[in-house]
Amino acid sequence: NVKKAIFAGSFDPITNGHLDIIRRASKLFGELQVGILINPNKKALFTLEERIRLIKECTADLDNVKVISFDGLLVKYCEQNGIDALVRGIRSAADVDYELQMAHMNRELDSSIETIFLPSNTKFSFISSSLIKEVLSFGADIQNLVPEQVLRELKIKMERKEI
Ligand code: COD
Repeated sequence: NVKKAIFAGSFDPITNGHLDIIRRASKLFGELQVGILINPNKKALFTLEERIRLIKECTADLDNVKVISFDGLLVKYCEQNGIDALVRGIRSAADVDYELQMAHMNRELDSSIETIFLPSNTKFSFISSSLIKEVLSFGADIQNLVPEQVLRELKIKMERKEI
């Protein structure tokens, strides 16, 4: 009985914090899907195709990691795809409030799916995709905070004045 989990998010773009959770969660489950949310109301910096490609490149060495995208309810996707658990990263007390609210709602919607919280790696606990984009737009050096491929593509977007 191979347990399947999903780590869902917007990943705009994927950071070293996300990647650390993916690596650790991939050791806990038989299969880990990284699920990219399609949110038509939110203007993303990276297109869905770019986000899928970047996450695939960064996780190419992890055999049991699959990158997918979905829209609609997360628990519905899980039900339809035989997924047992939702993996979430916790950076701070502020994350706990928000994450617990989502976990309770998801449990209300489907009581068979468990939410598993992993504490972030201490050295990545202050990283978020939005702060990365903000400090980069002011010229900060973020090379320790995102994977190499992401850094390269962020710089291209900077040069094109998209950030
Ligand atoms: N270190 C560790 N973990 C991190 C870090 C870091 N530096 N940064 C982010 N994370 C974790 C987050 O805590 C989160 O667990 C995950 O990475 C993804 O983060 P984001 O910010 O990319 O994505 P979110 O939190 O906006 O994703 C929200 C969902 C897409 C999961 C949610 O909106 C959803 O399920 N949407 C589908 C519709 C639905 O079912 N809604 C009902 C929800 S109750």
